[in-house]
Amino acid sequence: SKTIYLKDYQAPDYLIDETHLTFELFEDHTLVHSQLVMRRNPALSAELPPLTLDGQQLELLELKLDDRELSAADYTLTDSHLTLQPTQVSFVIDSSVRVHPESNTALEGLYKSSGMFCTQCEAEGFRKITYYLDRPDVMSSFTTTLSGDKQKYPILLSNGNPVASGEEDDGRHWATWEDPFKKPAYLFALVAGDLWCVEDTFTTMSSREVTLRIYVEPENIDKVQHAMDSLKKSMKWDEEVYGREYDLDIFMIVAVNDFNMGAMENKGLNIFNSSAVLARAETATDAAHQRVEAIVAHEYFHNWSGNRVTCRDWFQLSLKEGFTVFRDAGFSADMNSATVKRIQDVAYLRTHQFAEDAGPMAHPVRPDAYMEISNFYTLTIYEKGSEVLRMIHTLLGDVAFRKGSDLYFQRHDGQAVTCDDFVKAMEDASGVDLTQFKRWYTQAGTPRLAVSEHYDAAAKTYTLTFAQSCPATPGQREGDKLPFVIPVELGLLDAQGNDLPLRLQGEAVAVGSNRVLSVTEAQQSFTFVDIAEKPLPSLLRGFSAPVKLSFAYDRDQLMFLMQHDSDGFNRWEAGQQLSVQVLQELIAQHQRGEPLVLEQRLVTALRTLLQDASLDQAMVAEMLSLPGEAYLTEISEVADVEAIHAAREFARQQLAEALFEPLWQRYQANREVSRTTAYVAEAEHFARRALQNIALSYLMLTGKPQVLAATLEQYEACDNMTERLAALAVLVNSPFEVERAKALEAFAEHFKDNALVMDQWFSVQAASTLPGGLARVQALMEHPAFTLKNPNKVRALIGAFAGQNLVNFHAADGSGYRFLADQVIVLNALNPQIASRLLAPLTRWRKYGPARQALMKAELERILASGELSADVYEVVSKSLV
Ligand code: HT7
Ligand code: ZN
Repeated sequence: SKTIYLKDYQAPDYLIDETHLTFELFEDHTLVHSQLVMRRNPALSAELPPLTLDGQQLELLELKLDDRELSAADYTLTDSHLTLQPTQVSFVIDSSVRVHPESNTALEGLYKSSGMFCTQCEAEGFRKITYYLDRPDVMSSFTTTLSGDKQKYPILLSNGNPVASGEEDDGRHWATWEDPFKKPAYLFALVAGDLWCVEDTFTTMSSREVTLRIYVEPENIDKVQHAMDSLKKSMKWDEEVYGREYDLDIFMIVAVNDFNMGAMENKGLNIFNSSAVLARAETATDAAHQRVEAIVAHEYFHNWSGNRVTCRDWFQLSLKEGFTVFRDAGFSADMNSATVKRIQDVAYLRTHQFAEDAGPMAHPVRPDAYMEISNFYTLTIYEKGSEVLRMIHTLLGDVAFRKGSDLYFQRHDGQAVTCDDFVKAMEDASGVDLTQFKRWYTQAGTPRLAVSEHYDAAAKTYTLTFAQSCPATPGQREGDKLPFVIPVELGLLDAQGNDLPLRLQGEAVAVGSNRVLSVTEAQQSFTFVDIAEKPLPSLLRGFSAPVKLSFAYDRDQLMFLMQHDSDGFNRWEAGQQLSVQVLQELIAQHQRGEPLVLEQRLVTALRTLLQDASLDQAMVAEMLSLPGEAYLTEISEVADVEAIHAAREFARQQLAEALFEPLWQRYQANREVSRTTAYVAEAEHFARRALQNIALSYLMLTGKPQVLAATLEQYEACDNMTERLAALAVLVNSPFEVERAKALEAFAEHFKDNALVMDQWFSVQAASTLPGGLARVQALMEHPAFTLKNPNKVRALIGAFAGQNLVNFHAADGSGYRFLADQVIVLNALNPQIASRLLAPLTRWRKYGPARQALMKAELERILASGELSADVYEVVSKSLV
């Protein structure tokens, strides 16, 4: 496989002004005719270099240049390119190719899912549809005609507006769509199938009426309303918060069952994984409802951040993805609890993105090189990219940030641009120099920020000293990395827990009691004056920068912050840090073979929370959740799988015993409300159920009969999947074998026809940390509802096992690793993108002791030697063995 470098970027030799496509869809093949109206790129010299079009897995049937039929002597054809020599500045290329969507299991290009035709072109799937300049800086207008059997495919869709349709004599029909907005090929889409839709309208800020349609398989038509509501909220929010109006007369979403990611923002025709559209109380959890809302918003927001203004090349991927994640996070924060959204995002980032940043695939937010771009749809591009924008927002403030985004959209509308162009717009609009800040785009790795304090009682000054560094990452030595700009939002608490007024040395007056310091040097001190007593600092409020901050808090200080910090995020953070300290102590006890003893201050802190009825229940639920095993692994020098599991389970057990009364009380009170209230997908109800369910999961650890009875009551009598699945998970992880088996069987029987619900049934079992996990997963692979061809199934069973069931996956005999490698080898041939994502846990071998390292590396070597590897799998395996 070849490496592509950012430094080699060159503007396209030729442009495509118009793209006219015709698809003839049949059961055993599809014919694609394309007419490309092209010209030499006027920005380049007048000479005419050879034209090289991308094309893969295409059977070329016919090729014309300006109506002249070309013979094999007129062009060169390889398995990835078609090269010919234009003779004029402007010309037209006609081609006809045959493709095979019916046997496309990679789900890239044109493929079939549950009997319908659909496409996935990002990043480089369009080249599997026709010969083209498949790169995001070639933007063209598209006209698309598709024809197919009318009975099998009554619905024929593509981007833009429908302009014509008709019937043929042989039972076939056709439709033509025109997209007035120029777009790169990765935003192309078509759909043909037997679909029903829910239709609604949205009136935009300039009073245009837009038709909204969500297409699904007929049996799912009752699960679409939540996505439609989310879409309308998103459209309104983007107008209000970013001034962005929708631009076509129609916006469509189509749900498909087989999809490699969550969804795709094709212009005017978003294609979604059905798991990211379908949601109703009986079949989707609260988390699934929130995920649907967030993904609908994310794809809709791409219409501006991605489609109207797109990426020049794939190194700029975070330009659209980081920005759009930042935008969808703002939306979700406004729709639900902002603090809870931030807590969840940070927990996810610190567990998974930090691990990526510390692993063999670590790369900057704007990478310099890749082999297979599909491997770069990463947590770094998306989540860290969003954090980078969040820091720009923090540094500029709301008003200047909005000015910058307005300028960016206005300046670059219709263009394919770079991350530099984005930052320039932010600088021009705000007057803030972001030169040094841009290191966040080019330097990989998670910066460490060590903070120390000095209080001078006589001078009444308090000094905080920050020392930043960033570990080495592939291709970047630690010593070569330059200091980042790290915005540190902070406050100083007095002995009563109040925020002190903050006046830095040299300032005439205090500037508020919560402020942002810009740490820009490797070592830097800030001195606050008029500080009458030694304060307690609340640092990095809201997690104002994606760094690993360390400050030597003792446990009493953390308990104090948990109760008094004016920043909700940092109240949670203090609880997490306290839990981490306590769990690390238990891990050490386990390693020394000592009896485990739980720090009673953690019990006290959580009791206080449980007894405070005035607190947001969602916050209480978050604060009751101990740091996960994956996070404890991430922060370990060498992860001790068994000790981490034993320590965390011991802590949960002890907390459950010690806090039985308040947990039982909160559980019963909340279950009573749930029992007597119809399901509502709104924040207050999410919060109640979250606390109810986490309480239940603790309570069951006591094994008390009244808890089993309550679990069974909830499982059987509830009206929604949130309560049902939580009760099922509790049973699955309990010692009550008979009840567990009965519930699992009843669940599968009741939901056997609902693929998305069965995914949850697989996941709950795959994640169960009871002994024998691998055997259970292997047995489930034989279940009739399981198939390796469906990415949701693979993620639900194999992904959940390797990602969430750490004790079983990391079994000391290496059986979990062998199993995963076996699946990766099979999937490599079926679906390379899924294979390469699935193998991520194996690449983290450096985190473990020598025995596990050897076993993991042996499996990576075995994959490498297994035969013809896709570029996707080859890149990840080879880089992780370096
Ligand atoms: N922009 C979309 C990316 C995407 C994708 C990438 C690679 C392979 C399959 C894919 N499906 C969708 C998703 C998004 O960020 O909105
Ligand atoms: Zn996106």
